Amino acid sequence: MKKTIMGQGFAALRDSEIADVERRLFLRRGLSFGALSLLSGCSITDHAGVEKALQAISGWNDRVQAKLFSPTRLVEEFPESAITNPFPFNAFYGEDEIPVIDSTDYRLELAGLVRERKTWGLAELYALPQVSQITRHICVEGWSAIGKWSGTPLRTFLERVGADTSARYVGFKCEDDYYTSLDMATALHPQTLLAFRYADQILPAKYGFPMKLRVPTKLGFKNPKHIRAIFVTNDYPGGYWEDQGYNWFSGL
Ligand SMILES: Nc1nc2c(c(=O)[nH]1)N[C@H]1C(S)=C(S)[C@@H](COP(=O)(O)O)O[C@H]1N2
Ligand SMILES: [Mo]
Repeated sequence: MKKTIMGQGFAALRDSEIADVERRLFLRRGLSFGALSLLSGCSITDHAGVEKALQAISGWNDRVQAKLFSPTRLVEEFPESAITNPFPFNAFYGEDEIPVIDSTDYRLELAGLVRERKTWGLAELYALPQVSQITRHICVEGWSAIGKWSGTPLRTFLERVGADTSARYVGFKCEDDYYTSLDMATALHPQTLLAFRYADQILPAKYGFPMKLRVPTKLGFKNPKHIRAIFVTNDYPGGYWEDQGYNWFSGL
């Protein structure tokens, strides 16, 4: 069963709903919807105008958040005793639909602004320098949990393959058709890991075998599991939830 998000699209806003959107925007961002429509030059009675205005403020929000993000500030790390057991599973489908990936056939693909685009097998990936982190994962659905992931810093990997680290985005495509993308500053952050292990074991299927991106400076949905391809680009790649209205930056 696919999940949908509440209020997506703002397709058929009634007056009371417009008032509600206005109140939420006012509370969250300190801007009234009327002020917003003036800024964006759209009428709030026109649905396309509402969409455009919301996209404009979301883009504005992403840019401001990206400016506030510190490329060196570290998020909190925890002792082993703080680990949440069992760690929750989450995806846009249930546990019965977790992708089954064969470790011998698996090849990680690279695309876009990358000098060395050869594919990588698991043995080569496991031979990269490895570090561990115990950090908190926060999901927009209202839960958080502490876990231990190990792998290679994404920065190390991007440098190894000759990625253009002056490009704007790093995108991820997953085996289950999930996809997401990061701003380059977050991709290069020292705690952003290409993770191959959970709790010192090969990453279990439900947590993203053979590889997930662990990004503790972002919300859970920006931590792609079952990564099949990584690409570097200057063209905004969006993401599975981002394209349905979740804020793209979603940083902590
Ligand atoms: N490939 C893939 N990655 C994904 C998702 C997904 O559905 N597919 N869901 C995201 C969301 S919303 C969350 S909260 C985390 C959950 O990771 P976990 O199962 O390890 O707790 O994975 C993220 N990465
Ligand atoms: Mo999530």
